Amino acid sequence: IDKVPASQRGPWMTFLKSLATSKGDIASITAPPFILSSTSLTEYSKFWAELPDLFVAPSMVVDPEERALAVFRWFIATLKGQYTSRNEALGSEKKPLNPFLGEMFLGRWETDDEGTTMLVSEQVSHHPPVTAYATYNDVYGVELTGYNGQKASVSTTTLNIKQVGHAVYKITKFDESYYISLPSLHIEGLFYGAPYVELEGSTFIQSSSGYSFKIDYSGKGYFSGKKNTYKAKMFGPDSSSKPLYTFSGQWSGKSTVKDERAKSEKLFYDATEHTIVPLEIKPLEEQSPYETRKAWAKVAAAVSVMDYDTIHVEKSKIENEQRALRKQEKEEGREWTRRYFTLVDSDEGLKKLASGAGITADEKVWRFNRDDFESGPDKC
Ligand code: 0T9
Repeated sequence: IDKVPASQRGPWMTFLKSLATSKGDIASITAPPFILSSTSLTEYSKFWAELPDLFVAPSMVVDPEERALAVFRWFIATLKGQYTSRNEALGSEKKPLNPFLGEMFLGRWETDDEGTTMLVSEQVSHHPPVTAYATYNDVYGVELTGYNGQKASVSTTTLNIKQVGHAVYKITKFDESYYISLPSLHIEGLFYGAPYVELEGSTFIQSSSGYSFKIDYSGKGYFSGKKNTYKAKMFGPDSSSKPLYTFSGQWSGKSTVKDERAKSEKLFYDATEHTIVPLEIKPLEEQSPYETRKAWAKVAAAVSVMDYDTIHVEKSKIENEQRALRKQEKEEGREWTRRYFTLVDSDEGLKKLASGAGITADEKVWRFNRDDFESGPDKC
């Protein structure tokens, strides 16, 4: 427990004990202040497009095989932000704020070469937590929509997380879609008070063009002595079991691609050569009360000075308000109306893509209502 501030060692041990008996309901356990983050989970949707150049790049590639490679490069590039950015910025993984139903995180990236890339993220379920998101760039005609939730379980000192949901990346010009599944992960280092994420298992990317990827993840010591490693295979539309390309290396560092036909190997992606573009967010005064930063401002301020009492008081205010809303909805026999996403049946196209990747698509998926957002009051 060397990374735990001396004054919080007792509370940390209590936290670990509650975790062990929690059956994975992490949100309901109070954690000591040093491990709390002032960032809500609705913000995590931004990790998909913090490298706008790689996000739009596939739309400029005419050859379908090269295009699929560009999509895969962007995907690999997103992992560093998604899974290591808290560690890099804050020294360890932190417990995110648990979003309330209807919470939104909205922003845009403005870059010289790509123009505007929009982000709309909305908490569409509180218990279990589910975040839906859309991120799109009209200059290049690319769009990513998806949703995700987590199922947690505990085994002795590790926390295991299975992600529920998927993402779909679309390129308008080529009328092409990519179904992307999400990796399972576990939290290491909990005992020492220095938690970090390790990805595990496999994920899949299936393109409507027929190309597909299988990605295997591992932590330190399994494939190599290095952390954040992956191995992947790209298959052609003929669905032969022989891969066209194989990839290996670190997603947070360098990885290489081997052309299995030409037997040549070269650098595929080097995460250290790319810097993220920060998302632009409206100033607090202009945000709606449902926007993440506005709604959590007082809690976030208290977290940054580790003022536990204020954290507790301000969190309770939000929770009580939410309880009152749910009670009222129940009495009036209605449900909270999600703003920009609707739960719909999976369509045949999606089911086909998922099954191509060897996955059964969820019966219901969250669909982005782009027109409502574009014409609504929250457009930023
Ligand atoms: C979607 C991502 C997800 C969210 C986070 C498991 C986790 C909440 C979900 C899966 C993003 O696209 C990618 C990255 C990190 C994931 C988080 C890591 C984490 O620790 C939390 C959980 C809920 C905890 O906060 C565990 C308790 C804490 C003491 C450990 C720091």
